[in-house]
Amino acid sequence: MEAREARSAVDDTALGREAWSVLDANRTGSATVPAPGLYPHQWNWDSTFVALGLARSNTRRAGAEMLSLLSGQWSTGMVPHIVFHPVRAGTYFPGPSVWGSRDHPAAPNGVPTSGLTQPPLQALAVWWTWRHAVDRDEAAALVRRLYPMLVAQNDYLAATRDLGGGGLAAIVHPWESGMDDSPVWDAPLEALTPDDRMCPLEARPGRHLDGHHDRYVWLALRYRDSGYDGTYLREDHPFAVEDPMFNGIWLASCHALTELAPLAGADPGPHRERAERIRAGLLERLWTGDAFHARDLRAGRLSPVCTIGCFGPLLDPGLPSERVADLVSVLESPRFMGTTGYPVPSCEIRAPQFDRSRYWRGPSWVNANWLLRRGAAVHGLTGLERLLGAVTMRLVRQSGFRECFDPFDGSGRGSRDFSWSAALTLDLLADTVEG
Ligand code: 9WN
Repeated sequence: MEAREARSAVDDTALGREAWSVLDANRTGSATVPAPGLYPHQWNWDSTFVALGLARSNTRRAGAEMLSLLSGQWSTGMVPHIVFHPVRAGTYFPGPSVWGSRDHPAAPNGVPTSGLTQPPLQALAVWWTWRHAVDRDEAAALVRRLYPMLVAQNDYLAATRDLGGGGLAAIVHPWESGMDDSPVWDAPLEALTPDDRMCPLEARPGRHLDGHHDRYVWLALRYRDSGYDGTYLREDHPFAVEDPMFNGIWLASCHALTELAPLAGADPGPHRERAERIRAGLLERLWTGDAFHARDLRAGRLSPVCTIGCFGPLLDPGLPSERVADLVSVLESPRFMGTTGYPVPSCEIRAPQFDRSRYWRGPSWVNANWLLRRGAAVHGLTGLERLLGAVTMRLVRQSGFRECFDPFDGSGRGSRDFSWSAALTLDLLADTVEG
């Protein structure tokens, strides 16, 4: 363990080998768990980042990762944020008995899942797998198999989650953002008035603000008790936020679907139209003048805090060039990349809520850096793309495949041997090789 922490300069081949050994160790059957100790089940966006990282070297395994995740898809089209590993069911709270998916008619038979979702990154990962596949026939077969599930997921978001009516999908729980402890959720969480059904989570050092543990669980239970009902979400659920990262990822997946549709013999038109609607929603509803800020639908307010989530719409190749320039200038400024030696901090460092060691409130993350780098790439910002790749490689070379990193000194935080950090390193290494 200490050797991993003290690593200074590992050559690319050794680093790649280490990444593979982490992914092999974290694999259970056809799915890769984020970190067996802390997160012993299949998580939605973690698994999808693993597929993205494996895409260039192992089409079959990337596909198996997605198939395993989508085995948990509900008949509503919702792709759950956790697909539980049956043997380890008792080791994570809230587990299957709390979510109660077994008793829900829309949940898959025999595959216990949570009742929430996470950022809809899957179509992007499937497209990435197809684009980089060595065996195109195998990848095309995978696309044909997965395409209807991806369409169902997108239709679910459009039909059930457009709670604001402006073309964006709302998240109904901080866990759905993947950036659970982001300060963006502080105000909507503090506005809740939980009743006596509050259910405290076991405290984990460096994790959530204490008061919010209870609220996370309480919110999940309220939604469960509604029967995971769409009308309840629209009319009663007290947490509903339009998050620019969630929607930026959704938009990127809609673009991916326009590319995948012809391979599945389908019309790309509806995906193009949906992408345009999401872009219009982002520009009309979340743009503040320098970045995209989350909209709290219950309070009718934009969040004042600027976090890495604010840059999610960079993933849209159709984002107007002035908005791209505005975003890049904030990203490169002292508020984010300009003053931290190990960017990108997950919250702007001048914000009172910034905390260099609390999850999603300051630390740098490999997955967020990868998304921003992808955003730079789709806009042809080669310098920024290279820089984001280099700073991310420096983090893992120095501190190993940690869950996240201190943005000032690069030291590791959270779990060791974390799957998405290892998998996305493989993707970055492949770019180094390809030049
Ligand atoms: C709740 C698994 C997940 C990640 C999230 C991260 C954390 C879970 C938790 O771990 O969330 O989903 O227990 O806090 O914030 O991004 O998907 O790695």
